[in-house]
Amino acid sequence: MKSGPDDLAIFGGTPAFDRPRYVGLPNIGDRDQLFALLGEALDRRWLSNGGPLVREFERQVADLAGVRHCVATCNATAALELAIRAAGLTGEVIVPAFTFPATVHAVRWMGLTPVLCDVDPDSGLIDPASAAARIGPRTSGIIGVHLWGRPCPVTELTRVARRHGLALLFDAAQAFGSAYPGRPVGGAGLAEVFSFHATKLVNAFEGGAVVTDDGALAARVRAMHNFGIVGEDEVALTGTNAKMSEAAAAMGLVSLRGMPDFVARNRGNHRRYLAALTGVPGVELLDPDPAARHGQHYVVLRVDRERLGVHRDDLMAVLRAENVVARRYFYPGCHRMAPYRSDGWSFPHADALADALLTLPTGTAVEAAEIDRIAEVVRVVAAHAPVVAARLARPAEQAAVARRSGAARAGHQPGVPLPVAAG
Ligand code: T4K
Repeated sequence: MKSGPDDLAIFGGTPAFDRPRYVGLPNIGDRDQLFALLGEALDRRWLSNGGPLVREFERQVADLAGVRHCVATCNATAALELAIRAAGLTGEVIVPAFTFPATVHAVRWMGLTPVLCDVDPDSGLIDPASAAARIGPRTSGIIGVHLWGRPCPVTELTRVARRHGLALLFDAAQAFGSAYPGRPVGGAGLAEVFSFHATKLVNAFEGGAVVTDDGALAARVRAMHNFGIVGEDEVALTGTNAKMSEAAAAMGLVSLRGMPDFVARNRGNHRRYLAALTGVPGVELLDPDPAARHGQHYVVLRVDRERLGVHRDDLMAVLRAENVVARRYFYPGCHRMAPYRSDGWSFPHADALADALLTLPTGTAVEAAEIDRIAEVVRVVAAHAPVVAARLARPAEQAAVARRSGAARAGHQPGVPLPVAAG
């Protein structure tokens, strides 16, 4: 039990956890089912190229998304690229600045120009007015992003796209299993793209999918994801190799079966965080609605530095010393990342969110008692904010440099696991 600053690991106390508790710890479904499906695939000696497990995974994903067509892929980034190409986008494509870089990369990787826009200051979702303001003569499409599983403003974006004759796609990488009012996420725009990466609600180790009601678009995506092949000895389109393997589909199928349990666990975790953090000044869950129409797969804290008395980065440093590897998704915003920096960009809402949000661990690997321990650390920081801030104080300039460079105070580089703290 921690009660004062000296109990915090960053000041020499014993870490709350003896091994890292990551954001994105994968949900693992029934192992016996997985090994059985893998065994069947091995027995069949059919391991890729549209095997029966991939076909079944596509059928189930299409059903759950309420769409006619699903093409499973090796990941969502490739699926975005395929959707962009199959939709015939050209010139400029509008994408929100505040998203995982894959959304913007996919546009650039296809040889097009991503034009960034700002997001809503409260939800972090693409702002249709900001998107509309970026439309120019070369704009061919808009990609909305359903961040943290929460559907972005589809109706308004559809109106904007129709008025200007633009194609509309959705990056639903984080939103498989989410719903718009009255229907599942999947059928909006020309196509939507899901991710089944290990860190997602439903995972296929790595995986993605393009879903759509447009049969012709689906046929193009299907051909393109398999070298443009449409029949033996017949290549109809320029293609790539973005196929899902049978092993990935086996994991995906098992994960789909586990999904109701995963969602229930996430909802329980979310309620636990909410109860434990309610009343802590300057800290609030971004999406406190326990009845939200999504899988609650992301616990995102908004840290108000003035009210908490401690900057988000310092709170993250404190948590990381406790072995809670909180993440600053989506710091610093795509407009501040090296490939997209440009003097013209100014996105105050994306900047404010990138400076204030902190994502905490959830999922089936996280127990209620662990959430209580994480919340306890946050409460100690809040209760002793002036002392914590003073003991962590560093010259303002050094802090600014650290933030600009993206270096977390604890020295963590994205993709590099943190060393386990001694304790
Ligand atoms: N669009 C959006 C809006 C997205 O969020 C994403 C992906 C995409 C498009 C592209 O989808 P994919 O092409 O990946 O299908 C991670 C994921 O790799 C990425 O899929 C995800 N979004 C993003 C939000 O998170 P990083 O750069 O944060 O990865 P990394 O290596 O830092 O690991 C993430 C966390 O998960 C860490 O806390 C460690 C933990 N982890 C990870 C893996 C792989 C585990 O505990 N176990 C694991 O097996 O991108």
